[in-house]
Amino acid sequence: MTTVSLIGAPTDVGASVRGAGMGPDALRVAGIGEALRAHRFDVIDRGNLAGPPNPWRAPVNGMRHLPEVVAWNRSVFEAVSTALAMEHVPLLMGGDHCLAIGSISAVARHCRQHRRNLRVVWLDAHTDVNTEAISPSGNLHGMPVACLLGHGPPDLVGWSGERAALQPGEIDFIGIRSVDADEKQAIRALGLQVFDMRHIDEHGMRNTMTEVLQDVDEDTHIHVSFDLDCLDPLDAPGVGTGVRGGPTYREMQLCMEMVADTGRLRSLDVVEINPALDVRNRTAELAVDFIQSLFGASTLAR
Ligand code: 4U7
Ligand code: MN
Ligand code: MN
Ligand code: MN
Repeated sequence: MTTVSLIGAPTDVGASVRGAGMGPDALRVAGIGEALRAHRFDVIDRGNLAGPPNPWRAPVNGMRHLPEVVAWNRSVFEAVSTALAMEHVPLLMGGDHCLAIGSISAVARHCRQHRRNLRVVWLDAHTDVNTEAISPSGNLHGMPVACLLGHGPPDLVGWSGERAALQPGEIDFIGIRSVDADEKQAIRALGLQVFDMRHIDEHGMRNTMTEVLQDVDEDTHIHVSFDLDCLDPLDAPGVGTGVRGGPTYREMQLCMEMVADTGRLRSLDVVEINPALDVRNRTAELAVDFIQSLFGASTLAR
């Protein structure tokens, strides 16, 4: 039986809207553990990691709260590494999206050690590929992908053992509809594969996911990094940086189901839920819905 390790990282140090630190408990209250157990997974809730409080300071050298972001990501890196070493599926409950630096660095190191091919599926309204030199905000939750590709402050780069935890061809973005001006150039320079909302409008979610998953084989480790602002804010109001025009509920379900069908999901981030902005925990409940599908719940054959 597969064991899922729930890891809570209650912080919003990477964001400039407060509240994402309450995400882990919102997911627990929405029944994340029970939902996975109902689908025959062993679930171990590791509780919440500890880390520094949000100092609420202005950016320094283009980055807000760098020492605190480093500290939180170190804890995440250790916890995710421990879960992977036990052959568990780590499910990181954020917290803001800066935590993907620690999480995906641990996953990348694990994949290299075990000679698995890594595919990261980045579900987000944003590409999060800013660097401290081009970020309009200085918020590190807008920079994790750049750091993972080897572009960022030395303190947040190289944790996987290589300068770049990820190669551009190992990550696909889905649901994108907000990219900053200089970020667009970075995407082009890096040659990243971005399936933006225009692409989903024109080709549909089915063709999009077929393309994303085409080269997945039995040695592939799929990591999903699920930023809840990928969804339309009308469905998921509890996010700090919502952008209208996201995929529909059914489109997102299909995305999750097609990942589930590969049978290769091995790790997951669920980030950016902001209970302070939510309506009766709707966004956390929606996240639990989608996570169930991602783990294969809506496939009749199982
Ligand atoms: B999230 C932004 F300027 N691009 O860098 C930035 F629009 O993890 C938003 O995807 C980043 O929610 C959003 O601050 C980060 C902004
Ligand atoms: Mn994000
Ligand atoms: Mn986002
Ligand atoms: Mn956000």
